[in-house]
Formats: sequence, structure tokens, C-alpha cells
Amino acid sequence: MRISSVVKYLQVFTVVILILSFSTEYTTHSKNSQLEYPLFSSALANSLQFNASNAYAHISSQLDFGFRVPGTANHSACADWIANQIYLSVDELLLHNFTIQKEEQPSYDCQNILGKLNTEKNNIIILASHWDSRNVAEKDTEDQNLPIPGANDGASGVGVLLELSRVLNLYKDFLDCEVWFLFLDAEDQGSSRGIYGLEGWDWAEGAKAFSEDIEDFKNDNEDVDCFILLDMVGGTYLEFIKESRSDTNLHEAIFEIGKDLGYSSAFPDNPTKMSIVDDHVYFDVIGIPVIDLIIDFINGDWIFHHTHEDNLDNIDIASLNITGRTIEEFFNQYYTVGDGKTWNDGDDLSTLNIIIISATVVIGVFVLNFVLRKRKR
Ligand code: 1BN
Ligand code: ZN
Repeated sequence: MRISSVVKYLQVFTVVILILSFSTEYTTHSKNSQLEYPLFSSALANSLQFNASNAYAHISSQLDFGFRVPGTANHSACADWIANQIYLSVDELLLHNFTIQKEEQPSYDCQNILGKLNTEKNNIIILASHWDSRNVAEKDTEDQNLPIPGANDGASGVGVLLELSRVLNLYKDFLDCEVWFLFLDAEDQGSSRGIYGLEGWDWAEGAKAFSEDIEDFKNDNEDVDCFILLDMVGGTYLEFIKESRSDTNLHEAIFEIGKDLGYSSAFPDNPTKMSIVDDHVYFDVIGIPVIDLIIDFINGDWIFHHTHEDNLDNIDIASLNITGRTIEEFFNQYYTVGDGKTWNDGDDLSTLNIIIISATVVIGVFVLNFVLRKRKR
């Protein structure tokens, strides 16, 4: 056989190997999407501890304080309540006080609330939600300048986090991570449709302030693995989106767990893609893998965003259950002592495999080519 033919065969072989290695990665993904999901909760979901009735009661308690708008007595009373509640289930409670003062406007006292569980561990998972409620109802047809209850937009995430803190505290000795329960203030007072919640404020002011000071809250030997934001997780017709800044591996891991638990309508195969300014943005900016578990509040079926009807009537306890159990199972699968799994190595490993195989084959072709040419001479 002539040398040029051998080299040609090898080149074809290289292309075949490359195609095969890419298709291996593809089949890993498509296999998952061929699973059949049960219509209702699976046996696995039923074995979890998250109690959605507790989360619902926490939402109701927050609404009892009235509107949680910065600068009001309701706001500080609710902050104290959240701090007391989270303190029941964590090792350490830290308060991050900050002020917001926009030109010509008064200064507002704000507070992020941080509960730390398993402080002896060095890898941190941040579970976050905003706790303030919006001062205006710009999307309502009436009383646009009056505040909204924020049952879903604010209180739902807090309710789920408080219940998750109870559950994770139950089996904290089996978790090989530290968990931060982070309640962020001043998320919801930015401008929409030309109307500010509080004059001149940006969205996610509390997250920005905390991300700037995060080093004051952690030791040098600690690292944040990921940041999971729960925002509007308790409404009827729950259907999560793929937010553009959300880490792809983290998003896939959480969606796969949700589907495996039987929650395929909340975690659809082809989620709506959207870009949303929310608390997670500032944690992405400082290099932490993030996910924003949020609905399509613009074109989705939950139509009460920034209206007076964002109240308890439009909360669905099933949605709280879906969100809480999915996050609980995320800890079971990825942060249980001895499981050895991480949510962020799947695709990286496949990519590494492809690079190694490709490099080996290409180098092999060159070496063979070189040897055969030498022999010919
Ligand atoms: C998201 C949830 N946001 C507030 N609550 C931010 C936002 C609201 C961004 C409206 C764009 C439009
Ligand atoms: Zn909002």
C-alpha cells in the first residue's frame, strides 16, 4: 500500500474518531431526555422531608407583617422575624447592614440576613431569595402607586428557604458542604414601565452590596461552589425558565433532578430562555456558578407579577413542594458524604476526553507519516 493511501486512511480514521467522541457526548444527553416521567410525584419524591405546608405558613406569616418595603416599620419587623426563624436551624447568624441613598433622596437602612449551616466545611452552597416586597404595582390596572403583597415575588422564596433550613439541619451530619441561607434585601424596587419602586433605585441592590462584601463573610480557605436563587417559586402553573446567566451544568443538574422526581411540567425539556436582572447577576459577576430558578413573569401563565393579586390566592402549595423537594434532592445527590458526585464535572470530563482523543490521534497521524516517509527514503 502506498504511503499516501495509508495517511489518507488515517485521516479518515481521525475524522471518524472525532465524530464518535462528539456523538458519545450527545447520546449521554439524549438518553436522559428519553426517560419516561411519571405524571405525579415519584416514590423518590415521597421519601423526601420537605414539607410544603410549612413553607406556605412562612409565606402567610410574612404577609401578616404587611408590605415589606425598605424604610417602613413592617420591613424591620419582618427582618427580625426572618432572622429569628433561620436562627432555629443554623449554626451562625450574621446580619449585613447597609444603606441606600440616591441623590436628593433620603437614606434607607437595609439588611441582608445570612444563616450558616455546617460552618466547619469549606465548600459553600448559597441558597438565596429576596425578602423585600415591591412598593408599587406598575403592572396592575388600578392603584399602581400602592405596594403589593409579594406573596410569590419575595415571600415564596423565603418560605421555601426557611423550610429547607429545617430539613437540611435534620441531616446536616451527612452533608459534606456548608450551606448559606441568604435573605437579600432591596431586590424589587427598580424601575419597570417607567415606575420606580423607590426613586432612583436599581434592581438587586442588596445582592450587589453583599457580593461586594462577601469576603468579610467567609474564610480564605472557603470557596463558594454555587449560588441558587429562588424567586417566584410558589405561584400557580409553575414552569421554570433557563435564565441566560445560569450555569449550564448547574441548570441541567437541577432540571434533571426535577424531572426525575416527576415534575416535568415545572422543569420542561425546552425551557423558555430569558435574560433577567435579578440577585444572581452580582454573584455571577464575581465568578460564582449561579442559577436563577424563576418563571417567565412576562409571557407565562402566572399573570400576577407586580400586581395587587400577587397574594396568597395565587400561591400553589404544589409549586412550593416541587421547588423544595428538588433542591433537597440536589443536596442528596451532590452533597452527601461519600457520594463522590459533582454537578459540574459531567460535561467538562467529556470535553476533556474529546481533547485527549483528538490530540492523540492527530499526533499519531503525524508520527506515522514521519516514520513512513523516513522508511521510504
Ligand atoms: C425580577 C423579579 N425583577 C423583579 N422581580 C426584576 C425585573 C422586573 C426585571 C421587571 C425586569 C422587569
Ligand atoms: Zn419583583
